[in-house]
Amino acid sequence: MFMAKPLCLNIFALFKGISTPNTCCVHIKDNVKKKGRQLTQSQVKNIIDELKNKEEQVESLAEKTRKPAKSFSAPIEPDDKKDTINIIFIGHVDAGKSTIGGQLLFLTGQVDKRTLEKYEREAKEKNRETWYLSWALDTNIEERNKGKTVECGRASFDTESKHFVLLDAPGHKSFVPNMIGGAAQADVAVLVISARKGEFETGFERGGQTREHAMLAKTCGVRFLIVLINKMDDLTVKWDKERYNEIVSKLTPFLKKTGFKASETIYMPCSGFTGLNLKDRLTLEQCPWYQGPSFLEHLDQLPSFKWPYDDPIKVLVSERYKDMGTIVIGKIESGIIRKGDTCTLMPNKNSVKVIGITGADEIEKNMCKAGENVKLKLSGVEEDEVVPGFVLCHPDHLCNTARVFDAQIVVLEHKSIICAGYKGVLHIHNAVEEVILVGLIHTIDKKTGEKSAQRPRFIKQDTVAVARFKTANLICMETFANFAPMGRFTLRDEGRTVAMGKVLSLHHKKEETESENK
Ligand SMILES: Nc1nc2c(ncn2[C@@H]2O[C@H](COP(=O)(O)OP(=O)(O)OP(=O)(O)O)[C@@H](O)[C@H]2O)c(=O)[nH]1
Ligand SMILES: [Mg+2]
Repeated sequence: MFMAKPLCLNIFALFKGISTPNTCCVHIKDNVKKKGRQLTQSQVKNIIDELKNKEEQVESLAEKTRKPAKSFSAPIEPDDKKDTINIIFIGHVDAGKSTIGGQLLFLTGQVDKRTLEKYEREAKEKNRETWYLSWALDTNIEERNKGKTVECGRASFDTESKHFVLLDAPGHKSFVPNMIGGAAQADVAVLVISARKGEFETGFERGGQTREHAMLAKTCGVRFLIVLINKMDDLTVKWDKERYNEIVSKLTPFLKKTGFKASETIYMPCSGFTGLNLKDRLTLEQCPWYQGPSFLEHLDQLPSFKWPYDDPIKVLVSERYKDMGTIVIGKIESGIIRKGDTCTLMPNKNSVKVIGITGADEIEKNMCKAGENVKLKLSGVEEDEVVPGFVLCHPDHLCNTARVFDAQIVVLEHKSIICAGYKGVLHIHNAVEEVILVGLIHTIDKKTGEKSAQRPRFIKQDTVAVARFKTANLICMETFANFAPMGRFTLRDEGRTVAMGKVLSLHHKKEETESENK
């Protein structure tokens, strides 16, 4: 009997594809148990030896047939029952993103009452008592002292049928690049709006970050948008239906224009501070005019995302550091990664081995699949040889790289004209690079979709155009049509988002030289 556990752990390889590891363990355990009642101890030992022998044969066969990296059509192991969805909280500074995040962690049992009470006491000592809920996500001293998120906070929680990785973006305009980094990893965005008198207006109408965050989230590939009209408990709001409707009616045309479909956008009122409408539905006494689902209820009902599990592995690297080896953090955009896989780190083509995998829940895993944010320990590369924006690929299916590319862009807020020679900062998945607009190719009429017959000399706000760009360094990118996560970008200049774009074609070395000579 004492042998049953170690045997179970390895022997299920024998039954792969026939039964799950668990049912297999039960099967072997029962077999040994049943037979053990009728057989002598030495016969039991023989059965165990026989099984061990088979196990060794399987191991040696596995070793012989081991490929440099997993076959990308490998079946998913059944250790992952729930869909993982990455959700980012965005919106103007002080809208209540971290407070809602902290409240959600409490309501879903990730943070206990005692910890919150401790935060409340400590926040009070710093004269920041209303900020205590945000401390679950604002974990560094600077963030707590100033009451402002700086780095994207990360946590996870579960609803009945889904696993959520929560990314809490900073709202302050100085930290927009950090927000973009977070949005590149997200599937769903929660746009938090403060309903407090004056705060909605500052965030939306007077150049606040509400618009910029929504546009960036869309460019980063976020599909579903949930607009949480927060601070409904505030004394200037008191769950007033008129105020809620006023905000919804002002946001709706803008969000539609940004590209969020009405069917994939939902508005709901809430109070992060009191927790109302986050977990339980509002009662008639609390709010007689909103009868819709609560926030968590809605999250649980989101459709499942179809991730390309069967495609070759692609992990978009967002961070790297050293911790007894090279650690990279990134999102798996396609395929499945397993411990022991050999991959190629692009664009430098380093051959690396995955020697450890940690999921977003900080639990070590043997494999993780598309849609998940992971921490990978790599051998074969030094930490300072990796840069955010690198992509971990299957050795036989490397991603594309380019310095010169054509893209369709739409110019957002920009006071002056843009023409050839314009320099900006390109944010494409996790890569941040200086870019120069080499030439304008044509403009596109927004209504008819028609191309201009002549090359424009300049473009300005609201123009849609196709242009050629060139970066100083080689970057990993794909056309938007081929692989959208690596083919959409934003162009920023002096701390403002100037344009959003999608890559139409990549120019490889030969053409690159030609276009440079033009
Ligand atoms: N009355 C009321 N106040 C709230 C609510 N949610 C947040 N606040 C307050 O708003 C302030 C800002 O909250 P945070 O959660 O730090 O806001 P944030 O959006 O994360 O801010 P940044 O990280 O700086 O962008 C704090 O004083 C909160 O107590 C709410 O539902 N009702
Ligand atoms: Mg915050």
